[in-house]
Amino acid sequence: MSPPQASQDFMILHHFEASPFSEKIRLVLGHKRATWHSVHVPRILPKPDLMPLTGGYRRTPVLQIGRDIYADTRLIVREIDRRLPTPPLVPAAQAVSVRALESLGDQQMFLAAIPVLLSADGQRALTAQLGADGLAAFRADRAALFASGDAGAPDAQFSASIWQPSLMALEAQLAGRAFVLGAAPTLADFALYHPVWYVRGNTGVADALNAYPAILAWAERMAAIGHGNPQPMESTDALAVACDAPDFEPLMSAIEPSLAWAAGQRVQVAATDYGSDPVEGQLVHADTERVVIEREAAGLGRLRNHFPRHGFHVAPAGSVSGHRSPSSSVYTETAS
Ligand SMILES: N[C@@H](CCC(=O)N[C@@H](CS)C(=O)NCC(=O)O)C(=O)O
Repeated sequence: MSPPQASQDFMILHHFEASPFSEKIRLVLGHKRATWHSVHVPRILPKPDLMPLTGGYRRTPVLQIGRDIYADTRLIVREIDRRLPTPPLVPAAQAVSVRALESLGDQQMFLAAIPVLLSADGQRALTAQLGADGLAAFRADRAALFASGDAGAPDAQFSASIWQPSLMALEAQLAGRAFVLGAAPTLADFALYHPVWYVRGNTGVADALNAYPAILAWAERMAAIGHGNPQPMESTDALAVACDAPDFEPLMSAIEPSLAWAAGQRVQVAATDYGSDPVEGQLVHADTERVVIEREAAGLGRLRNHFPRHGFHVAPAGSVSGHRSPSSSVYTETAS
């Protein structure tokens, strides 16, 4: 094992242990042999020490570097890759495959895994882990999460249409390959692995993966990558880091001229799929991959919030509430 890669950057990951998207990032940090700071956030709302940083964005994980806050693993991964380019996560010759497989893992397999976890067998294991009240609180929280945005909570039919066919395809893809696109892991591996990790971590449903020996062997290789060098940090210390940071991180460029917005415009940015609470601020940067807003955070001064363009909607401030009425969902129905 070589020593941790030196980094000038003070990366703080706000995450919780059982979060699949956090596991995606923890492993990317491990792959980069990064030293990073680890702040545990609550699994369900409220998140009183996170919200001042994110301006209302509630999803997990979040990356913080000083007074710059990065939402969504699609952007977090690219930010880590930009700062720690070796080994590369998106080899140029595989860029299209990586991008497509990232969406399969993050947008389809993750959502398809949820009804698997909430099946009768999965719920038994979750009850043993969280207690009946803990599970009820978790389900109510996630029902509210999926009440905004256009994805809706995934149901058993959606899950059946995605989960097994994707596992079968992944099993075939891994035949004779150590990783999804060849001998070395790429972002495709991290994005496809975290939903598998989620299901594998639930003793009620993990056995169903025994039908996929190549996936299990790959999962062992993925787990062996590890999490790099995490340094535990208190959430209040992360707030102090934001407050004390002398300046923002340098922006890569000005607003890309073909886009519809102007620097200084007040906008709100919200996820389109779920957890669509809008974050409001002044636009300071936008390009084809990311949008950055600046806002005043009570007690912390001015912060910058970075979002990926993919999966987020930018609109003039005050125009979108982000919410729709909760409806019946996999979180509110009884497992059969
Ligand atoms: N597209 C987001 C999805 C993140 C996501 O769905 N995370 C889950 C946890 S794994 C979440 O936010 N759950 C609600 C919460 O943590 O408040 C990303 O890539 O970061």
